[in-house]
Amino acid sequence: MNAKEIKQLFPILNQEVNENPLVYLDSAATSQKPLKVIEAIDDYYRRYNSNVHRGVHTLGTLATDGYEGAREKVRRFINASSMEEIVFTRGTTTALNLIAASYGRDNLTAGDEIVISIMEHHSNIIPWQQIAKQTGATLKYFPLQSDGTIDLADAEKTITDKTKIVSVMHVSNVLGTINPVKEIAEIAHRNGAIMVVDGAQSTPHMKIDVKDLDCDFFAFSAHKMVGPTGMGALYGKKALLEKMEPIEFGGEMIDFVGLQDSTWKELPWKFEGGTPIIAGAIGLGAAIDFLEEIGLDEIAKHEHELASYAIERLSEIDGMSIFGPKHRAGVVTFNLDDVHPHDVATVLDAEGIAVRAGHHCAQPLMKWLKVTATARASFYLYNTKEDVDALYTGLVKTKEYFGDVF
Ligand code: 7TS
Repeated sequence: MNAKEIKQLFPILNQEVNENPLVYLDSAATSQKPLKVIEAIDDYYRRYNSNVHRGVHTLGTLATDGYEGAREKVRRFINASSMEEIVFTRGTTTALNLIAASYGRDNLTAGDEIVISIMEHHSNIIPWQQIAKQTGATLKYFPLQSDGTIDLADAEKTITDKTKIVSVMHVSNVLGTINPVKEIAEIAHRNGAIMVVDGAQSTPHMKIDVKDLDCDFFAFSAHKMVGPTGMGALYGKKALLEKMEPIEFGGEMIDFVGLQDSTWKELPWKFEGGTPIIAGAIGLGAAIDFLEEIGLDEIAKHEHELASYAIERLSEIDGMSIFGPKHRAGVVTFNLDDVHPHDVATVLDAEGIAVRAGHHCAQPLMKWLKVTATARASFYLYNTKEDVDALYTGLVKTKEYFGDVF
C-alpha cells in the first residue's frame, strides 16, 4: 500500500481546512487515527462496554479479553518476555513519572547521579529533577555534538560508578535524532546503572525490540502511533518491576485489604490502580494491528525518504535554517529568516497546512540551539511527497508575505 492509499484509511485527512486540502504535518504532537482504530473503540462502547477483572458476566469477560488481549499485542509488538512486564499507563509522561516516583524514590540517595541528555522532552526531565530534589541525587546531562547527536565517548565520560539511572529519548521530537540507546544501555549497565528509554517518538515509527536494546524500562504513548489519547505503556524488566512499590493505590491493584495494611496484586496489575483505560487499550491493540499490517520497516523507510526530501526542498528557500542531523527520523525542525515560528505556522494554517511552532516541550534544547522557538513539520505513514511540496509552496508564500517586513 502506498502513502496515498494509506491516507484514504484516515477519515480526518479527507477534508479541507481553510478552503485547502488538509496537509497534516504534526504527527509528532499526535497522529491521526485510521477508521479501524475508531471502529474498534466504537465497537467496545456499543457492544461490550463493561468493567474488567471483576464479574463473571459475558460483557465483563469480553471487555477483560479485549483489555488483556491488547497487553499481549503490546508485548509482542516490542518483544517483551512476558505480559507481566507491560504496565498500561496514561502515556509516556505517566510512565516516566512512575519510574522516577517508584524506582527513583527507593533506589537513589545523596551522591547518586541521574544522567539524561540536553535534548530530552520535559517529560523526561522534570520527573528526574523532582526525584533528585527529594533524594539528594544529582541530575547530569550528556553534552550534544554540534549536529544534535550524542557522542558515545561523551556518554562514557558522563556515566560513572555514581550513576544509578540513565534516561534518554530514543528519537528526538525536535531534531529527529535517533539516539544510540542500545550502546548507551551497555555503558549504563557496565557502570551499575539502569537504562530508561523514552520511546514516545520511536515506537510509532520503527521496529522496537526491548530485548535487543536491553533497556530496563521503555515508555510510549498510544496517541502518537495511530491509537487513542490517554493511553500508553511502560515496559519494565520483571525483576525490577517485582521489587517496585506502586504509586497509586485503590481498587483493581490490591490482593488483600485489612484495616491497617493491604497487599498488592501480582504484576502488572499492582501498578494499575482504579478502573483502567479499557477503550484506550482496545484502541491501542487495534493501532498495533494496523501498523503491523503495513509494516514498521516500511513506515520507517517512508519517513526517512520524506524527511530527506523535505530537507532537500526546504534548503532551496533562502534564509532557511534546518536543525538536526542528516540521518534522522521523520521530523524536520526549522526557522525561516527572522519570521517568528508562530507566524510561519499561522500563514501555513491559512493554506491548510498543520505544523507545530514553539519550544516543543524542550526548553533546554531550545537554549542549546540558541533559539526561543522553532517551526516543526513531522511526518507519518500517511504523508506524501505532495505534502512536502505543499509545505515548500506554503513557506515560499510565507517568505513573500513577510518579505516587506524584513
Ligand atoms: N517524550 C517525547 C520524546 C515526546 O515527543 C513526547 C510528546 C512525550 C515524551 C510526552 O508524551 P505524552 O503522550 O505523555 O504527552 N511530544 C510532543 C511533541 O513533540 N509535541 O506535542 C507533544
